[in-house]
Amino acid sequence: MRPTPGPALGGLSDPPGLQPLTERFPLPGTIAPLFHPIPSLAMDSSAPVAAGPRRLDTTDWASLTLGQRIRHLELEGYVVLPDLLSPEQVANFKRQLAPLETIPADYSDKQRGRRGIQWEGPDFINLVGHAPTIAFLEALLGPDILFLGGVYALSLPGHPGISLHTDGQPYGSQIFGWSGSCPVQVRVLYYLDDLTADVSPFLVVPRSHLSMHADANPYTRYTGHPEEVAVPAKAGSAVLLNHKVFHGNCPNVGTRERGMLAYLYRPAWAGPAEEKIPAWPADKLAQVPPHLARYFENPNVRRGFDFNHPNKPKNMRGDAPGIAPSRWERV
Ligand SMILES: O=C(O)CCC(=O)C(=O)O
Ligand SMILES: [Fe+2]
Repeated sequence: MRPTPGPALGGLSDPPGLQPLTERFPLPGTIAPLFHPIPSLAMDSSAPVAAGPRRLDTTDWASLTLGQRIRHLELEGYVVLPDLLSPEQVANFKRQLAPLETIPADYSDKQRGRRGIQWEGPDFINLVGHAPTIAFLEALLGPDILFLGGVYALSLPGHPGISLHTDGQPYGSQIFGWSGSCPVQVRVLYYLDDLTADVSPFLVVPRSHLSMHADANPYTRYTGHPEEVAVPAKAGSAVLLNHKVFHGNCPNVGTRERGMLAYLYRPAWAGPAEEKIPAWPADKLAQVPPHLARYFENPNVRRGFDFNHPNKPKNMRGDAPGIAPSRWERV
């Protein structure tokens, strides 16, 4: 039986929810109920519990309004934008990526990556300014947006899964560098293959980015979480995530590879804790088409930052749609 979703916020009905993953996820399991259902996500509370995620997100992403998408990303920590890339674009990217060398992760040679993927030719650099993605990012973050880098990730059959982590830390870290200290970041994960339950669906602990508890210390990683959710997606769709949400991906226990292009953005005000993000190499910057130059500004810029700003600065505004509760009602 599906529990009734909790009260809607902001006059919006709750997005459709989650179903048991285990019958599709080929891991042995036992039968147990979920004890702490998340009220606004509909789900099957009689789901059998396996070694993998207990719940599969079956939200009908195409049905969400702009406001509901913003809400899902802000409140749950992630959202899927379906069909951002056409099948032709996906095939084109896969064809160009196939001959490129990738480097294995430090924990498995089945998880491989290549940094600076935006420099691999016109299609990769143009993806930085991909119109439907930018339209959503501008609605979410405002118009002044910087690009922080692109990565290609390849999860081969046998990939053990990415442990639950956040995509940054407020004082920087070796893994994410100083760009990880930018206080607002959105990573756009374009999937080039279908993410099914057996082929490394995205994994997330919804709302973990909102926690003030020490368990949300972003210098912590987790093997898993009882309330983690697996998010399948079609090739050509993208997961957008708040960098503070705990997330990862599931093992690839299928027979197909799973390719992904991850492009990272931030609003121009939200610069790093220390101005130590390496500058874009001059020879690479010279390749950036003029209409994309604004995304490649100095990655350390903190537009609007003034340590000494007074209590009543000049030119204060009396309205700001970006912080209005009604932003979740946008259509
Ligand atoms: O592969 C995924 O779906 C998640 C990857 C991830 O954690 C990241 O790119 O930061
Ligand atoms: Fe991540």
